[in-house]
Amino acid sequence: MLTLFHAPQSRSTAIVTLIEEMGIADRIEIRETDIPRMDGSGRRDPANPHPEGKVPCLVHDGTVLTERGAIMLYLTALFPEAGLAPKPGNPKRGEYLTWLFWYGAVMEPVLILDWSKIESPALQASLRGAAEVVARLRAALEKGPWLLGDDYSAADLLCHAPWAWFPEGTPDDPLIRDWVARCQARAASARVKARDAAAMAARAAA
Ligand SMILES: N[C@@H](CCC(=O)N[C@@H](CS)C(=O)NCC(=O)O)C(=O)O
Repeated sequence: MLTLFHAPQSRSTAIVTLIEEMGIADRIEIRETDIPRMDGSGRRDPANPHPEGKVPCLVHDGTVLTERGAIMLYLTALFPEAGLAPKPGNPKRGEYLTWLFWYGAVMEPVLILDWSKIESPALQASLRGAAEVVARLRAALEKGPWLLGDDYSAADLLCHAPWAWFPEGTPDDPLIRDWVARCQARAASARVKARDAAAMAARAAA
């Protein structure tokens, strides 16, 4: 049995969108949960098995998975016929894995440090900075229209996510902006956004 712990309008929205894109909503129970939010609302849900009470958290027959990249890799491997990832043997597979790991190890930390205005020679020497993140995405999108070329994949869903939530932080670069807009314009994204908004409105009214 597969269960996803999801808090509306949070990082787990990307996983719900993946599930929608893959057409596997009937294979996974999506359990709405609560998390502490930046505005002081919400609180940790003791029912959520994530070791830090965060989302997303996927439970598969008792095994707990965290981290969006790992969950995306897991689900796209479990349901390869859904077509959101190149299969093993496809020459694009290596690029796909690279994007998923690079996102968690480099891209998101760099963007958080950049938004927090934290700089240091050690960070530059290891993670590098926002300019390098943008350059790397740009190099792929110049070939585009998606990170892997012709086909949209979970890599696009993961890597565009920060700018789905903070559009004002999107780099002032038409290639990146158009790609974010293309990702956001997908029907699955619109459906999940509408559901998340309804869930948040129901919470506010409760
Ligand atoms: N690196 C994790 C980050 C997970 C994360 O920080 N989730 C936020 C939601 S936007 C959360 O659950 N925050 C609640 C908390 O910090 O307790 C991932 O990408 O899955």
